[in-house]
Amino acid sequence: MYIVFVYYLVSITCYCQGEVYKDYKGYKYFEIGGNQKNVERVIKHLSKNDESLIHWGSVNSSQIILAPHLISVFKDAVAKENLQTVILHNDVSEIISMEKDKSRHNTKFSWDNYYDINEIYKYLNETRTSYSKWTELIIGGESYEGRKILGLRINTPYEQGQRETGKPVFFIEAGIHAREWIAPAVATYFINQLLTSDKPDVARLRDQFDWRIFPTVNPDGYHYTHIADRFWRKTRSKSNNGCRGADPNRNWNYNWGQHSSSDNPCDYQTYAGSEPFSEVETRTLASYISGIDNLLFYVSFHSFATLLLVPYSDSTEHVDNYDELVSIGQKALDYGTRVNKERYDGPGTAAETLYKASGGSMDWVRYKLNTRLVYTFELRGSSFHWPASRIWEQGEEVTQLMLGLADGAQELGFF
Ligand code: 0X9
Ligand code: ZN
Repeated sequence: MYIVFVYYLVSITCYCQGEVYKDYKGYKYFEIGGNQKNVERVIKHLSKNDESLIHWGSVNSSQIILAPHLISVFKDAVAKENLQTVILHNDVSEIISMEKDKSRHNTKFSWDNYYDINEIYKYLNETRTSYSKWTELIIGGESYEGRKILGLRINTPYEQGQRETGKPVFFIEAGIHAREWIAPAVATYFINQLLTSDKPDVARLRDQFDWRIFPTVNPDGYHYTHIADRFWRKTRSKSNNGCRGADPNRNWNYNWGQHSSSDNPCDYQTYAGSEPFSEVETRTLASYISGIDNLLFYVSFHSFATLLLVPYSDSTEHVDNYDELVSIGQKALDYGTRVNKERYDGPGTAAETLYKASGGSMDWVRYKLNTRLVYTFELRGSSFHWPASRIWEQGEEVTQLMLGLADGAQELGFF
């Protein structure tokens, strides 16, 4: 009887490398409607810095995941603030355990499954071996726990007669937020498309650029979402008071710490770090990016607002080539509808469509390197979840989005 009980306990909870996978049993997921100022007051009233309250929102919508013990006080607070709530999921643990059940390991890498960091890096290694004439492994930096920020460069040789001045560089950064699993998944899907697609426009896209694609620029955080906490967002560095991680998309050295940034190292979501570039991941990646000549596109993948963002994220003022960015972005979104019929929102600045946020990679690249074509895609999903069996849909959509960016830029004479 005792043995059966112990077996049962072990079978429902994954003990990986000493970590217990947090099950989020009984956590509820709500949409909150109404004035955003009132929403902020509710969040402040509950004042939680840990995973018992995970809140995010845009200028006109707000969502929250709440631990069971906070639900009655939350309900009282929203009633008092005259806010409406809709329950989107009654028990978040069901989504998480469904994802876990689906994950199969030691099988061939595919796009109907989410993989942990080692398997993604193995895929990059194997791809590099299979396409050795076109690809090379690139190291964009390193992580707190000693991992590499590994990426793949795809740079097909020029055909005879073509100019050899070097192609424009197209940089893709995915997975800066650990829990946004769809971002690394579509990054590898897109790599696979570039290398294997028999569609002439995708082959042309491959040949037009010197690609630098980094599927997981926050490898420690990403690994942690696989072994311990599905909703982890930050890096895994240790603060003086013992709390872990900083938000790597608040840690870049441009207007650091100003908006949507916390100075509390224990903040579960948006601690900006002890200083700009306190995180080894952002510091080393910034240095890698600074060394790229001919950088034309810098594109970052996040989830899950279904939105295309242009710089800056912490100001409603527009950059000098805003109109160009918007027209190229619109072409991308037009192409995206070929797959899904539905269109992303935007393009627009984060400050106007989502919320003001400082210290992000996109803003730093635009301001410090003056890279002209800089975008953030917020992919699709719900509570950072997207069914593994449907990764291919967003993979196809992203392929079209990238094609639209390239065609839009070419039409405007960027290359
Ligand atoms: O808050 C963020 O960092 C992004 N949204 S998310 O829900 N994926 O966390 C928005 C990023 C906007 N861009 C920059 N801040 N650069
Ligand atoms: Zn994100």
